Amino acid sequence: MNRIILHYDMDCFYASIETRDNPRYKNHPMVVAGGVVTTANYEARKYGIHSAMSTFEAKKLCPNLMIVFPNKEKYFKESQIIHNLVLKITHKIEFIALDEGYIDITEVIKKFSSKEKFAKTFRERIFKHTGLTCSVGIGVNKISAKIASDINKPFGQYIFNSEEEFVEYMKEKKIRKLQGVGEKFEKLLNKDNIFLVKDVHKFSLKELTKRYGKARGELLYLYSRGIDYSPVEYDKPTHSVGAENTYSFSLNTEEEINKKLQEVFETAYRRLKEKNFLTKTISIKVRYEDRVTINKAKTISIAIYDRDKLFEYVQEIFNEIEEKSSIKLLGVTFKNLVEFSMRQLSFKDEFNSK
Ligand code: TTP
Ligand code: MG
Repeated sequence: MNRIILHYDMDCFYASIETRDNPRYKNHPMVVAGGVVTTANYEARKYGIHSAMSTFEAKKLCPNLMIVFPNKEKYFKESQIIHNLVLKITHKIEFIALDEGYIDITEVIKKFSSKEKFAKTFRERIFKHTGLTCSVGIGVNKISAKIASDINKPFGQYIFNSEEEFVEYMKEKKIRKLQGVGEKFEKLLNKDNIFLVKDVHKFSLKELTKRYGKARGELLYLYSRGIDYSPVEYDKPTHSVGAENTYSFSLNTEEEINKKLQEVFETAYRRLKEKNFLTKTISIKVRYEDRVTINKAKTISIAIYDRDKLFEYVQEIFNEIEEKSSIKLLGVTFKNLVEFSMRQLSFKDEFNSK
């Protein structure tokens, strides 16, 4: 069955929140940054300032740049508000970051006169309730929706009605634009004279998998043709709680990795506690410089909420991962959640008193 998938992505998310709360940043080049820039507003981007650049370098490019220290808790709360708003439309949503998500709108779109109208209503609704703008893409699957949401940023929208429309749009674009093609893979492809998306079309699936391995070969073959069957995994958010961090510099030493792993664990754990959950499944996500991502999980038989025990599991799972360098993202997620009821509390107390 043909699907209709929407992808939304908030516009310069952290910077928009700070500007909404402090209008003196409006129309002025501004970044949200500690030592490195997490995001730059559109005025600052005109100077060539972008995420992951050092604040020092950004200031050199634009001496009167305003710098706001990140307040991650605030951005997380804002993200929850947005999630709840979107959940009022349908529950078929996969939130993939604080500021973006995929929605399967195949059914709900039927109540609207057109995809254009739906996308516009969606953007206006988020703006009305949060004072923040987002961009929307509608496609026939996740990859086309994600590319679409980036086309008319900020506060814009774009629609692909078929795989063919997507292929037509993508064919002259750089191969790097395809999801899953990172810096390293791009270099490798360039060496083989593959620069644009259309250059992949010359090769058969067999040739591509032979050259670049099964996963990467299939990815090139399918995505360049606008084919993506992956579902919107909408059960995920309500069944899990966690946190993840992207780093502007790769983590390489054991010491820095441990520190960051503990940090992200603490955030995930706090969220687990805030929601009053116990967990049975502890899952870790690691993404490397070349965007290869590993997920590893452990499921235990009895749900627990003990901080130290959970962190022990996190470390145990992480130790099983072979590659421990060039890390760009770490995430910890708890799944298989069980609500922490009073009955369990008293049971635990009873247990302890004996
Ligand atoms: P993005 O959606 O990548 O960027 P953005 O929302 O700031 O801008 P755009 O309008 O282009 O979508 O990231 C969302 C938020 O995640 C961003 O506001 C800040 C944070 N972030 C980091 O902390 N570090 C990073 O390296 C990146 C890319 C984002
Ligand atoms: Mg964004």
